[in-house]
Amino acid sequence: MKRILTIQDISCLGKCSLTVALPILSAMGHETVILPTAVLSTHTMFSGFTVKDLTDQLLPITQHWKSQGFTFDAIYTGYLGSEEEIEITKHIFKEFGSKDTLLFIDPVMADNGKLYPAFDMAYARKNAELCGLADIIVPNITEACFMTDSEYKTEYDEAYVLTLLNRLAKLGSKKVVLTGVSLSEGKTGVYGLDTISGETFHYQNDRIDASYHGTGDIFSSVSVGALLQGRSLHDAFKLAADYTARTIAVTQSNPEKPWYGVDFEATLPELVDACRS
Ligand code: PXL
Repeated sequence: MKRILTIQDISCLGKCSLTVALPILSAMGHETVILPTAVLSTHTMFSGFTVKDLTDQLLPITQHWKSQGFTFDAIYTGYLGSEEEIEITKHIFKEFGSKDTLLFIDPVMADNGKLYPAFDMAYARKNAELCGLADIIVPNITEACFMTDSEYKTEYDEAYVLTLLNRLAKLGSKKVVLTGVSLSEGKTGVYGLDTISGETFHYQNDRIDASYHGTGDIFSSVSVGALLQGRSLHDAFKLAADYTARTIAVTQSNPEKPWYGVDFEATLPELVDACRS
């Protein structure tokens, strides 16, 4: 069994970050170790949410693991609360990273052209530094633009996507995968670049005209889980993209769907089946 450490917040209610990463990675057959960066009452798209910062806990917790001799097959980071937490995450990469540890970074901080409420440009620059240490990064187009000082566009062509990928490659990650890339009407998907071999891959599925919170976290969790099952980059991202799209479609058909997240609980059995095949 592979052991994955995931570092992100606990939004107690809101179906995102650790409350989706933990069930998804476990359902995919991996031991999932969590390092919560903060406890929020909800994710930050609600008004009036509470936050208990856990920065001072990160090193004591990881030092304890180190003293017990634990290692990880992957470290997967998502929403980190502050620049200081990014610095500590770099330290954790040094302590636990080896040539056999997959460092997977989802630089969660922005979408639809805007930074999330807790973040500013200094945070985006720090996140770009962290991305330089990764094996794989999976920013959306907005995050890519903030990290590479590029113009954010809602309408674009393949040349724009390749420019963003090449600018992301300069940050230093071995593989860069842009998410939410739409190159034809009614489609959305991922566009990846292996910065060492120069190979690219692209996968799209049908775009559903609705935006739900937490879908990026679902996509990343499935991607990490599938890579640790030994799937190729293309197969892992295809599984993640298909599962995310399917989950959004199932959510759409629920007349009582919550506004704040998707019904991944309804589709988890399908993910487990897909992992068996
Ligand atoms: O799903 C990304 C995410 C994770 N964690 C928190 C968030 C968000 C997106 O808004 O607010 C706390």
